Amino acid sequence: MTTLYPKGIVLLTHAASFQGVRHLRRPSETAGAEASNLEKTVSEILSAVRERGDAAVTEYAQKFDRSDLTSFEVGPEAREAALAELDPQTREDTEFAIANVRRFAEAQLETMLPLDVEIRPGVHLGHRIIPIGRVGCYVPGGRYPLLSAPIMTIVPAKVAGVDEVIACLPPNAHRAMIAGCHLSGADRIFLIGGAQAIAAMAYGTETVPATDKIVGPGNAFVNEAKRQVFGPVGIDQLAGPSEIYVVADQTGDAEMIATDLLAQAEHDVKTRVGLITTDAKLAEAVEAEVARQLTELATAETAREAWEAKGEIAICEDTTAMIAYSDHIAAEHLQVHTADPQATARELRNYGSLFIGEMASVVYSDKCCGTNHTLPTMAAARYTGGLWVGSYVKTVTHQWMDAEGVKAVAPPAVRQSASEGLDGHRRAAQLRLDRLQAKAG
Ligand code: HSO
Ligand code: ZN
Repeated sequence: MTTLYPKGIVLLTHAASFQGVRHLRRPSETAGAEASNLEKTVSEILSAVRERGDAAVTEYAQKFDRSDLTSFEVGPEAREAALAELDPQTREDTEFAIANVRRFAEAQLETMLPLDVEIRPGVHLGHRIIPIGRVGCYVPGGRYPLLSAPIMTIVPAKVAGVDEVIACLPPNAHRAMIAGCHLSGADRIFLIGGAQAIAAMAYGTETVPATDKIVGPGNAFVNEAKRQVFGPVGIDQLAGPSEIYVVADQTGDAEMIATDLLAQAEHDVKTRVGLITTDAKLAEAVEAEVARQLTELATAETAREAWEAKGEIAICEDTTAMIAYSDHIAAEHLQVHTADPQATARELRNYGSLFIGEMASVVYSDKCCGTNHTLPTMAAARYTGGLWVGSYVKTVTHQWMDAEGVKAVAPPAVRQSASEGLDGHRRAAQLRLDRLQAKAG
């Protein structure tokens, strides 16, 4: 049985009962008229940039960003100027974050190994890990300049061995963001924002080269543009508002949990935050603590709206229900505050990134500990992880065969092709057998 309490408290009495509240809390995408307007506007921007290149980009920059830039590229001097403006501590902190993200990406890349295996005599199969040629990283402007944003998309691309990494950021983005793109190793930086940036990186313009894959989060226009250009160009994922959930038992620290929930709630009124706990007392304490902290948080206006609209506290009968509900939510960030967090972690399946134990706050990954903060939202963690060095390479297969291998695979291929009516296939499969026979005879 599921009881829905006021103030968003859900009582889950057994593992399956959360099915009853599914519709309440699954994230909703933009729908109806709003969605179709967005689709239309973005499709117009994409066509204009595709057809008219830089001229269209300039017009949209004037219209949306009130920018009169006609040359978008940030050249060597402007890069140096942005760097010179960065105060020494910010530069040191940025370099600290870059070093950690790089080290982790390098270690992850080492796990991606080429493969060659003889799966039966004479049939050799394998794969190679090949970097993508050119990648476009979108760096959002946003309400707050997230200094770590360029690091998360650009650094792993460089580690992967991408030939050319392009960064696009809105013309009015904080100057420190340009320095961030530069320090992260972007080969070319362009001051182009929104859907027009995605169009430029997808189709190419006179100044922006077309890329093979576009990554990075952005606003609704950017997201919609990425969705529409997908196919001829690769995309990483469609990023929704940030999410944080905490799974906690009676050992949870209410102040710490409330602080971490509000740390993400301040991003946007659409941020989804929640506590999933086996302890009703902790649930109450966290709710009280959130209310208390909202009176002192400088960004309380946004955080309160997010908490009131999307905040959730789920009280579960037992650990099994807690884990099942957490897997159902599939949160972007999931913190584990239980007596044995490593054991709880082993039980969990769906999350973008897992923060095991109360010392590992989401905010460390947001900024600088080295894991990537570009993560799946809107329950996409059911089927994917976040951006990582593997997002910038392709695992592509190859094969070779000797006579013994051909003698094994050709006859079934001939028969299959014949029964499908694919005579060309049949002939190609048969030809190698004929040649081998001719050689032998
Ligand atoms: N939580 C955001 C990333 C971020 N927050 C960076 C602050 N700085 C998305 O995962
Ligand atoms: Zn954050």
